[in-house]
Amino acid sequence: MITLALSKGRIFDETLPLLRSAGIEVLDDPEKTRKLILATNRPEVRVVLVRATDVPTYVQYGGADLGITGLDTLIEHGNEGLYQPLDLRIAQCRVSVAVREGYDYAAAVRQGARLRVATKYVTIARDFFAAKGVHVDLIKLYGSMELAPLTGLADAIVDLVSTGNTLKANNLVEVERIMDISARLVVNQAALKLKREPLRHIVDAFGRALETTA
Ligand code: PRT
Ligand code: MG
Repeated sequence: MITLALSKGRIFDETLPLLRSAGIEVLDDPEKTRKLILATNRPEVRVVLVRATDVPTYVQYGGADLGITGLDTLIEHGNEGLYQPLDLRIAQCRVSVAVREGYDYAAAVRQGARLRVATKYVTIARDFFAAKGVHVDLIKLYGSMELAPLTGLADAIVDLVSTGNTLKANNLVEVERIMDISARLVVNQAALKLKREPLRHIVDAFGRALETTA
């Protein structure tokens, strides 16, 4: 049995065409079923639905043989035990620094003030500001980062931005772009040896599908 870990929402939706090109059809709609294990048209392949941030954990410890996860989540989790064969170029966005409209970020950085930064992405934020030589106090949040500068919890946030509409709706402005993000295929390193043929088949099919859309 091959187990693929996916999260509901954009990752699941954007993975379906890739699965289809590998000859795999998921038989249930995750938005309509309460099942967490979904069968496919291929008896030897199943999909497990997990929280986006749990995908690398499932694959690392062998709860799933492979999974699809954002680079953001992967960096925060770490690479241990994970083989990373493909950038799937789906679920694209960027990690950026944003502040309240009117906040003089450049001046705060220039003056060497200690910046308070709220984020779910503490590793990415810590590395970014350390490389710039900016002193920051990081405040870990699990969601609704946009609220932090509006309530005085923080001076800045580090968050994912796609269209920029969420920032705009909350009177925030993007002041620095830290990195581009896309979803990555991750494979359990031990499974890669034990289930080499079926895993290779899926990885190669995804690779071919990406070439035709390049
Ligand atoms: O929602 P949950 O807490 O269960 O988990 P999650 O938020 O980690 O999962 P999900 O499905 O929302 O995101 C999964 C992955 O999709 C992320 O890890 C990213 O790699 C990728 N991705 C791509 C995004 C976005 N685009 C995105 N725009 N993830 C989140 N967003 C959010 C962002 O956090 C912000 O709140 O959308 C908002 C900004 O969007 P715009 O278009 O208004 O700029
Ligand atoms: Mg989300």
